[in-house]
Amino acid sequence: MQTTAHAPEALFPDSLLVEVAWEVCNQVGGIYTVIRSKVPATMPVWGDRYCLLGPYFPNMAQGEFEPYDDLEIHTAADPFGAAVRTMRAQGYDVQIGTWLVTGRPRVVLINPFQAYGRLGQLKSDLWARHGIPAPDNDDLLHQVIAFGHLTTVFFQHVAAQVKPEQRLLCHFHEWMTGVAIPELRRLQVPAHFLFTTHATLLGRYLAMNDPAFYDHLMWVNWEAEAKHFNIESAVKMERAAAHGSHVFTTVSELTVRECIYLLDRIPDAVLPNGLNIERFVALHEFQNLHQQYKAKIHEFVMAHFFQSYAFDLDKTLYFFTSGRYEYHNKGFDLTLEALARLNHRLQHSGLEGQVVMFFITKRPYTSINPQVLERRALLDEVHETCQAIERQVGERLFYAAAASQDHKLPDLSAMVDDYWKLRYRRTLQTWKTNTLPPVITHNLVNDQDDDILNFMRRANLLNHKHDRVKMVYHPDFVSPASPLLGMEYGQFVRGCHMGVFPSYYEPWGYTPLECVARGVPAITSDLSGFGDYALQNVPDPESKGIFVVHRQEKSFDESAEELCNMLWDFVLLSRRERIMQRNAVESSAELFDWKNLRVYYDRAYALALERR
Ligand code: GDU
Repeated sequence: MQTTAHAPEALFPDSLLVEVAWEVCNQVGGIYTVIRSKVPATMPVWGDRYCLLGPYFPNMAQGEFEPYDDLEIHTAADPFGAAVRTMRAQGYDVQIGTWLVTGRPRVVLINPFQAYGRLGQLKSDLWARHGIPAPDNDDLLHQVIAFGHLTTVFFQHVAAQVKPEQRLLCHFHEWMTGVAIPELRRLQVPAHFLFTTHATLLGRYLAMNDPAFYDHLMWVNWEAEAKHFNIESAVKMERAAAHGSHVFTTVSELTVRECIYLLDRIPDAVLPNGLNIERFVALHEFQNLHQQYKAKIHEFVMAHFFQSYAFDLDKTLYFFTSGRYEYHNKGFDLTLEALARLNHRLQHSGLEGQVVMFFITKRPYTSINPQVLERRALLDEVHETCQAIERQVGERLFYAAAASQDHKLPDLSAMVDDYWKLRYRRTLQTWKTNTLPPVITHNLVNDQDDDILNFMRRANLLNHKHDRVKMVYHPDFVSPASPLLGMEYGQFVRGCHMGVFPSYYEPWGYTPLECVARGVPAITSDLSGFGDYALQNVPDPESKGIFVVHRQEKSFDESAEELCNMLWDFVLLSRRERIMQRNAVESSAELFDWKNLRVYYDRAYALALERR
């Protein structure tokens, strides 16, 4: 694997780099993770010569953006600060400050709404100069167009400040910021432009709607399809950015194919996504964290299931999948099919133990299911009663032991007051129920049309006592504020045994990588950028806990069987083997550290600096 990092200070000492992304200080989806996690590897190389640029949305930026004070703005000697000063003098609303994330980079944020008064003119220029139409009723497009214009103004000012011996690199992520590229080229702003698309817009729509997307990719009429899905403007912006940039890149070999057929430009480079991997000094540390967070998941599982029936938590494995609700693209359909088969196999195997499978995604819901909340509250009451009895017995036993003449253990039951005995009985009476544990934790807005629920109903995977694969569909992201799984997502991942992400369409796919970074084995697919990268760059990925389901040129049934076999093999592992596997996973995480993967960006920057 060719990932040798350069000596930081040797890189492009005469250049300035601005990365532009819609998700700078504005978390919407996956790009936020890319940009934010890369900062600690970028800052040592670029330092003061680096700046991030994004749209200013005060509610989103609040809490992660610290503006410079007037003196700092006034005295900033770099071209970015100078450009901000000039724009402010011209009456623009432009913020400059620090992004409060690891690495603390400089950021410039521009409020797109200030250009709304000129939208009509901007849209007509976009059409006349670059052939990009813009409808009247799309607010995101309006924000994008306004921000694109303001970005152009900003770069004109930065370029004017750049010293003759300096070079300016402008790196745009996604079509939402890339829309500025054609105009910057038209104006011949002296800079080197890179554009990275993290997926193609049309590709995502087509994959969601065409089960044979990869077979049909070569024959797609992009313009007709863009009109069909009503995304013509955005697709044209994406194409204009791809064609207008000096260097065009994407995130995986899989998206390269999309770029060729849907954007008509072969990418100059592939920039795989990494993470900022923080490793513990002591190896056992992350294993301890697994225990700690697994205990929290145990609490949820006891509350959720034990009211109906109990099982041995020591013989229970926690699997999960997570991500945006794209039933087919994220491979939820394949996962469910494989789980149904696993359930059947386990039931006929004579093996002990069970699997609890979590689906963590986002769906519109009205409330948490009151039944699920009640189960949690009742278990808390059982817990409190047990603790009260424990305290009472503890104190009385201590007294009895100190006063003991015969050294025999006294009758502990006699040490409990009748009040607590009765309360214990009553609590347990209300605790037990004959209803099945719900498969979903929330009340969905449209319960009847939900694909996950409909599969569970059809396959009778409804948490019967005899089911060996139990289901918990949690249609909201995990959060410490939640009364159900009150923890960070990262903690939840650590507490689980395995992540399952056999995507059909996945430009990169952070979720399995996030598992690996936390020492949790993960299943991915050869149709995900990460899985494809692992197959090509990681020697013997399975030994490192990265399992790749083959979906290219395979039927749904074949892939489901392969996935079921992977889950089955995992279930057969002993605890000791799982611990050893987690160690291997954790030690391979470094392969995906930005410190190693940044080299792909460095090469793209070198190429862009060669092109004018
Ligand atoms: N997540 C949470 N909380 C949860 C569950 C998930 O924060 O409870 C986060 C995960 O940490 C993860 C993200 O949600 O970072 C989902 O990641 P995906 O890669 O599945 O996200 P998207 O589909 O939104 O991402 C898109 C592409 C990916 C990848 C990514 C970054 O679909 O393939 O390229 O952009 O470029």
